[in-house]
Amino acid sequence: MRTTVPRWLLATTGILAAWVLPAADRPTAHAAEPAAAKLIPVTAEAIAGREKSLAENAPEGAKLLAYLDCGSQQQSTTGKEVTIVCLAGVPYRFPSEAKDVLPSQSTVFYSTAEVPFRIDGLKRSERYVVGLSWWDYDNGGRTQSVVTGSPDGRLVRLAIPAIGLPNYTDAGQLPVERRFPLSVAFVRDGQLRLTVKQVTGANVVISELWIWGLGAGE
Ligand SMILES: [Ca+2]
Repeated sequence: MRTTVPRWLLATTGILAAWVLPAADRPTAHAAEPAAAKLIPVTAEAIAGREKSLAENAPEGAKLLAYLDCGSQQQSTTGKEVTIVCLAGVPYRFPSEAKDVLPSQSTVFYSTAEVPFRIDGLKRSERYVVGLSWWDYDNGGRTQSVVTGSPDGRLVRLAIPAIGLPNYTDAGQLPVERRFPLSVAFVRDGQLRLTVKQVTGANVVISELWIWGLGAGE
């Protein structure tokens, strides 16, 4: 006899396992580590290739400072000046057979309400542009927003207003990139919080996150 487990139950179990199990044995000093144990493998060559592409497609005069392949990297390895760390999120790979989709866009961090990141090494005298990619592969009705703010999360600014993600399953849409100027007003000790937030849909997902530096501000 074959037993079929409902899809919603699988999803629920996955979320519980990701949030409950690692918490039992994780060192309190390393709150970001639970997801690290489940990261989807990626090669250094693949990361370097994507970084090269983003560097070549940067806004005029901009330099790629940090790139994070969500789902496969907990912390960026691009350079030491600016770094991105995912603070909480469950790695997952959409089973994509779609053409023209980068492997880094099929892998995501997801969560039930938000996926927060910490950015380190920012200077209030510099200008930056944030880029990200995301995809509602299985048409989970995902609408998301992005806020940036102080490391303690008390001061926030809306960076990307609520917007529906492209869905592949029913509309054949591919992942999209978004970019926006990063406000440094709430940077404290070089740190800023960036959070992808769920507005509607199954959960919140993000495929990639990166930062270009534009040099000194006005
Ligand atoms: Ca990814």
